[in-house]
Amino acid sequence: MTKPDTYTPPNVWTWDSESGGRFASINRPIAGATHDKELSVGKHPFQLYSLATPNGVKVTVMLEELLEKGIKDAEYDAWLINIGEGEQFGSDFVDINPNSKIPALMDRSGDTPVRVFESGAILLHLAEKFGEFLPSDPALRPEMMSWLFWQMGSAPYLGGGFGHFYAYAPEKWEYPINRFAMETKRQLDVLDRQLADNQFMTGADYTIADMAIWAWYGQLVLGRLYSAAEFLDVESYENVQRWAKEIDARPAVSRGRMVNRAFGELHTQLRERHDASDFDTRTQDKLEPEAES
Ligand SMILES: N[C@@H](CCC(=O)N[C@@H](CS)C(=O)NCC(=O)O)C(=O)O
Repeated sequence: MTKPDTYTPPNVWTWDSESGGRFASINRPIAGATHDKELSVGKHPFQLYSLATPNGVKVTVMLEELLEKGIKDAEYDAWLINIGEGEQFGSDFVDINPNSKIPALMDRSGDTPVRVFESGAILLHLAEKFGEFLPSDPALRPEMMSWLFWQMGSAPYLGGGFGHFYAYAPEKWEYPINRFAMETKRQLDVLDRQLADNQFMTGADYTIADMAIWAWYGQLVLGRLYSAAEFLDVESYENVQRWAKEIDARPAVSRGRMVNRAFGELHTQLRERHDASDFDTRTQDKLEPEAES
């Protein structure tokens, strides 16, 4: 194995060096707002402040799935939070999510607006509120919760571990890439075994656990994360592939992937969503046709 330069940690860590890497300029060792910034509020019951990363996509897929079922009370405005520009540290955003990470939701459907942060909590809040995308057999609720929380606990190894060191770190270091590739492949095998006997994560019903896991592991095996499909041999997880493709074909999933997207081809980017018609009229290719040509 190649050896990186040895680093001897000081007795007390201090924030005095530029770490490098793709997110170096926005990472800080302290919480709280860096600047005053008012957030816009639209007319719908749900106000989402987000970006179409896997954690963001979980929630836009859920909202689009609810609307697909004809649940009008799930209408939402989705506002773009550009985390590369540090917008997660604006004062109004931090009031909704003290952890300064997308996605963050304000539920304004009742007398008193309530904030919900953490993508898993948002999925659960919406699922319980509308009684949808939970297992039809109540006995399977603990199984669904287990997989939902499995995703919340596991994905940081995929994103913050594997993805960071494989795709974003300033150099390729063998030790962390090995460590997190091994763990990511182990997690894919966990899913592959579960999906060998189950159409969806908890059986025959498509639930919020599938939405949460698909946003990360489904998109990983479909080759959409970190340009790592070949490296991780994602084709070999045949049951995960079958499940990922089935979910990918859902219209609500296609729409959910577009909302708050500020990267990729212009026709796939619906940076803000305020109405169902926005998918036809307000994608970025329509808003800036000169950039398309
Ligand atoms: N556990 C959180 C994680 C959210 C998260 O890590 N969001 C990332 C984008 S995927 C973010 O906002 N990063 C900005 C930052 O770290 O400053 C959740 O699931 O909601």
